[in-house]
Amino acid sequence: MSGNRTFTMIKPDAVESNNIGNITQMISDAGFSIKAMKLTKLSRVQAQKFYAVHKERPFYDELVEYMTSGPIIAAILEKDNAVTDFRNLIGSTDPSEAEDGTIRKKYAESKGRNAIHGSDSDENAIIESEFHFQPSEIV
Ligand code: DAT
Ligand code: MG
Repeated sequence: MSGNRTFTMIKPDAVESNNIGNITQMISDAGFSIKAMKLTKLSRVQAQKFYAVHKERPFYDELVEYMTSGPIIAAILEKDNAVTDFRNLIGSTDPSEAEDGTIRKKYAESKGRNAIHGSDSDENAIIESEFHFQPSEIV
């Protein structure tokens, strides 16, 4: 059975371009409710750990650099079928391939600077949520 929570980050490019409100509105309009949310800044060690699965990839250093370049919004979202529905809402990793009406199509600058993160499985949604939030921070 699919879970009902996912984890997201509004990434530094989208915070920098003043799109926190627009993106949060799209998330709400798509039927997600917010269970936790904060403005924060990732340390280098946090970003390296969060993206450790990509550490052998050529873009890893650039990714860590970018994710630590400015503040982000971290959030836990709830909806039936949350992981899959949220991946559909954010669109393809590369905004030039993202479908119309998706968050990345509207707000992402490039494949590297792509506005938003969404967990790719129920298991990772839990791991990523626990990475960023204490149980007492979740409503
Ligand atoms: P997604 O964020 O869609 O789950 P991913 O897990 O494959 O994509 O990669 C994580 C992030 O790494 C992605 O959001 C942006 C960056 N990235 C991925 N592939 C890249 C590439 N070919 N060049 C530059 N950055 C890339
Ligand atoms: Mg991913």
